[in-house]
Amino acid sequence: MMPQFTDICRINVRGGDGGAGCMSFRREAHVPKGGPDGGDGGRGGDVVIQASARLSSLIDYRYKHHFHAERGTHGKGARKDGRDGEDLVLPVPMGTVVRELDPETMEPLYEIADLTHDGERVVVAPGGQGGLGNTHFVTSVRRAPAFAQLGEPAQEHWIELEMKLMADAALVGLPSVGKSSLIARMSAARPKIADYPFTTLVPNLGVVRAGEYSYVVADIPGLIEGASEGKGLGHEFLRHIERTALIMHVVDITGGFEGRDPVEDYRVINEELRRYASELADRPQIVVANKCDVSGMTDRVAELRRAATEDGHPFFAVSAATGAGLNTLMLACGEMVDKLRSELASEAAPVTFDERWERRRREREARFQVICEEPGAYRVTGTQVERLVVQTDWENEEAIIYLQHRLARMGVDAALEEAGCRPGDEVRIVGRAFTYEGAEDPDEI
Ligand SMILES: Nc1nc2c(ncn2[C@@H]2O[C@H](COP(=O)(O)OP(=O)(O)OP(=O)(O)O)[C@@H](O)[C@H]2O)c(=O)[nH]1
Ligand SMILES: [Mg+2]
Repeated sequence: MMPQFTDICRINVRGGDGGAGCMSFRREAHVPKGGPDGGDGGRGGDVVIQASARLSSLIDYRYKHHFHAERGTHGKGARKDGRDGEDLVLPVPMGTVVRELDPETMEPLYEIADLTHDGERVVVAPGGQGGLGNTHFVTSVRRAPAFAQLGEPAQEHWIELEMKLMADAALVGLPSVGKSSLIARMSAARPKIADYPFTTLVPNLGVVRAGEYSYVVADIPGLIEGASEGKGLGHEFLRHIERTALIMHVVDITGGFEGRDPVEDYRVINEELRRYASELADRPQIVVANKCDVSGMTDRVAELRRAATEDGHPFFAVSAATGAGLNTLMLACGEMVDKLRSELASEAAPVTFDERWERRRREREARFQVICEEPGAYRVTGTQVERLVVQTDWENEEAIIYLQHRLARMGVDAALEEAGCRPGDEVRIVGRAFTYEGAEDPDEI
């Protein structure tokens, strides 16, 4: 992407700590020791980043850099659970990319999310899990568990927010129809133009000024038949169109070297858009017949105009080469973009949780890694594994045995064996070290 119009800031986020689970036994008048009744600790609140159509910059994060969500409270006796901490929601403009940073180097590690829709949100710093109270650890052989889980301390993260300029309109069409030539004519953008397909490899953005209007147009790589299934370069870029309000569908009226039929080309692209996302087919679209400077095109222009009009799309015949028809096109686009923008702003924003970002986060958390740090000493790293360890009360033998069972069930023992760990070796997880006693049979736990 063109880093031309970006706004970047780095902030430190931390979820709320989880409350501790309670270890307690029921007290009744004539019963010496009742059953366990320790309540669970509350979950810490999450720090959430949420896209909002109301914001247009990241200025709010320029001066304040630290954001903490509320902690969960501790569980109590008589099965009283602690209260969950409130989430802290940080609004950002639509088109904000969120990245995890390496806390040492402050270099981006990976993309957490690309928030493109109003209301779309992602958790960037999950609150700590509340610890489970001792009622959870009752088994047939452990009637009176004398331990409870600690609350999980929340992790702090550095994240980067990058606001990408969102295009109002996207130039879409087969390769070589003249998309880049058009953006070069309409704006100050200077993309590469050439007579071979896939000249454009990354989207270019240009600011178009026409009359009282000013809007951003994206020139994306050419789409081909099958783009919706990943053919050509299209798929990646169809994602960019997802968030542009207006599609400028460019058709080469000459049919190019292969002598294609422009109406056929027009249908192919619309079919790809529909296949990629049915709502793209309903997106406002204008049809632009380009290369109308070439002689003998009158009939073809009329045919394409008819096809576009039947579909309810405004139609323009232009030439990027001579500039003919471009002023009319630019003004009409400006008017449409303006109208679409005010429609968008008046729509009530539903809060959506894009499952995709959540799923990605859970997958990242479940992963763990075993490395041999020195002969006979292995370190296990991974969010979930580390979480279990920090929630363990190391003063309590029973709690440690419980932890060992959980790790075995997660496959940590198997991974340790595979890495060469043998009974008697040291296993390190966060700040703790213990002796490996050999794999437990997960079926027996
Ligand atoms: N005659 C004529 N040729 C044009 C016109 N517009 C573009 N061309 C030519 O068409 C070819 C392709 O132009 P590009 O602007 O690179 O096409 P594109 O759609 O961006 O192509 P990709 O980036 O490969 O998808 C170039 O040789 C241009 O000079 C036009 O209005 N008239
Ligand atoms: Mg191009």
